[in-house]
Amino acid sequence: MIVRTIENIKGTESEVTTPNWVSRRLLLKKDGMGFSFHETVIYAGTETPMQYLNHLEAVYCIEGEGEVETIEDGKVYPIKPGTLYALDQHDRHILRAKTQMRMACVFNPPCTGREVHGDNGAYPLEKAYEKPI
Ligand code: 9YT
Repeated sequence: MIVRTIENIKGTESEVTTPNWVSRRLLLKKDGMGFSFHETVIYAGTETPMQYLNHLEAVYCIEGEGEVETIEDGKVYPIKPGTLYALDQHDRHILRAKTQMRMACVFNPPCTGREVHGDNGAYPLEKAYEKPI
């Protein structure tokens, strides 16, 4: 069994920081679960455009308030604790944090560790062609 805490992850290679968010990756590909599991803190007032071309992601809000917009149809969904969104269509989206938000995020296929968004808003696969948006 694997047991980890956020405190174990802070300050290690499994913590990835960007100007808009910090992601603490509690389970990664190397753990062999078939998915990765992250706790992501999104900073208040930020707006992050993303599209996971190579991954499916589910995001569950634990703390904070904001909204997610799907760019294709311009729909805006409010997010508060207890809300989940799943990017089942590799949806191009914008996440806006009104307050600081804490999210539990699951990725399939699993992230390997240090991923941040490329110019196309996606995380790369280990060995894969990635089409630009
Ligand atoms: C909610 C979201 O997608 N934020 C970007 C970071 C990502 N969740 C991650 O790598 O943990």
